[in-house]
Amino acid sequence: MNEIAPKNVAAAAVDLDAYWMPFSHNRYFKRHHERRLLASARGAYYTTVEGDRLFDCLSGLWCVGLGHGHPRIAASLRAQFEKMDYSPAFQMGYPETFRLAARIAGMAPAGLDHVFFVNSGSESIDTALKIALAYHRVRGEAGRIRFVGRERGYHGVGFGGISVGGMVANRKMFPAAQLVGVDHLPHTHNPAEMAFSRGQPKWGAHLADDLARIVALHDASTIAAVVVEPMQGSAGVIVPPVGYLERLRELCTKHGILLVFDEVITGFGRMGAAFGAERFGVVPDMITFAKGVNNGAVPLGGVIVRKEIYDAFMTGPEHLVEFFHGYTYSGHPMAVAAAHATLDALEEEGTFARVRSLEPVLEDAMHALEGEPGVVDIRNCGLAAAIDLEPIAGSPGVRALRVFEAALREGQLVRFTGDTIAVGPPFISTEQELRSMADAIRAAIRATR
Ligand code: PXG
Ligand code: PLP
Repeated sequence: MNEIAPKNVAAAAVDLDAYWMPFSHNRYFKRHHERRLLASARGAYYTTVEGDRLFDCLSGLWCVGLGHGHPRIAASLRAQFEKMDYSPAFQMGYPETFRLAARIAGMAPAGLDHVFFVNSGSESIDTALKIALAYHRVRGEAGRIRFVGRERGYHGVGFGGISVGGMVANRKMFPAAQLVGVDHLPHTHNPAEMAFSRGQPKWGAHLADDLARIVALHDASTIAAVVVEPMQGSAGVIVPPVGYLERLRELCTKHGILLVFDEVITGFGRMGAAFGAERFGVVPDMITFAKGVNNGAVPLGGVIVRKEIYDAFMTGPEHLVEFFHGYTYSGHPMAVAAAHATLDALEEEGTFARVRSLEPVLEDAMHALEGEPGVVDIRNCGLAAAIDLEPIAGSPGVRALRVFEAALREGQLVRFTGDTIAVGPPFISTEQELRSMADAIRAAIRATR
């Protein structure tokens, strides 16, 4: 039936009006949705409602590393739904959720060995902030109420996440609704010092010393935690300078401040390792995760914490709740089933090693775009890369939008934000697919010069 339907029939049949799309230009989309309504997906490709195939350059929104419709995940979800669709998470338990917590703890750096489950990256950050405040309080350091985030950081859209986050557009509407007592470290992207760096820039470790200034200003006894993405994803793949995360770790340890790595993008393979912490060789006190933990199949996130943090809560009468926090869908059986299947697949398919072997291919392919019209920077790390484009004078964001649209015509679904094009291709990509992706982006850039 679909085969004989005229092109665009599916799109034409859908009233786009009622849906208020998240983080989207609703009015523009609803007028210009050609090749932007997705009908189905398999492996590294989407099919649009018009029947065009698009290479999934960002693995969905950084979450579908193993590709779409993975047979192992599909089978696991079917079986789980038949066995048990939902189970209450409060005062009751499902063994598979406990087993998943142990598996995830086993993948995390030594010492981080307890897992709290949530349903998104945003919830994972808000949960980590609450754990930090409550941890200090139960230890008798209730004065540690401040947080330190970073400019251009993205920690989701909860009130906690936008408070420690550093995206002005996400913050400016809500000045009175943000946490009080948040400072921001400077971001580490300085094109004059590091444009077209491959992997970690050499310059910039000293920017971590701004934490010492913040400590001197407020006193360490008022600061609960520092929250950073090991690699800033949403801001456009801003890679930590050599020595930077190490310096943050030293300062946090010295001053009794918890270091939280937001690994919502960097966790579960994107960096060619289980976590960015492993890739960069720096161990935080908490790791937040989501997205790739179950290949984006069912919403799931979580916070991994050090034993000392968990243990600090385990005091008082045993029959009392230790931490008044949790979600209806914390550790949802369907999400848990998808996660087990994902972790099985990551292991069996040798995915982290594959990502490490693809990293130089992506790096070469993307950096080959240096010198194309309007390309002012290219960055990469793991299986992630971004290109900054010179904005059109007076019309910021239009350049990248045009490149995005031209790339769609080339059969590539890239991510654009501001005047940055980002890619985080599926781990199952072939070397040829990565090269074709970069070639198509080159064609799109030339077509829109
Ligand atoms: N922390 C980090 C580091 C993230 O990247 C979140 C928290 C929030 O997760 P949820 O599940 O609440 O969306 C994120 C999400 C992009 C893009 O294009 C990035 C995200 C989401 C959507 C698009 O870079 N990151
Ligand atoms: N309106 C919105 C916002 C939709 O998402 C859809 C379909 O998904 C429709 C209308 C049309 O619904 P249907 O095609 O099932 O009649």
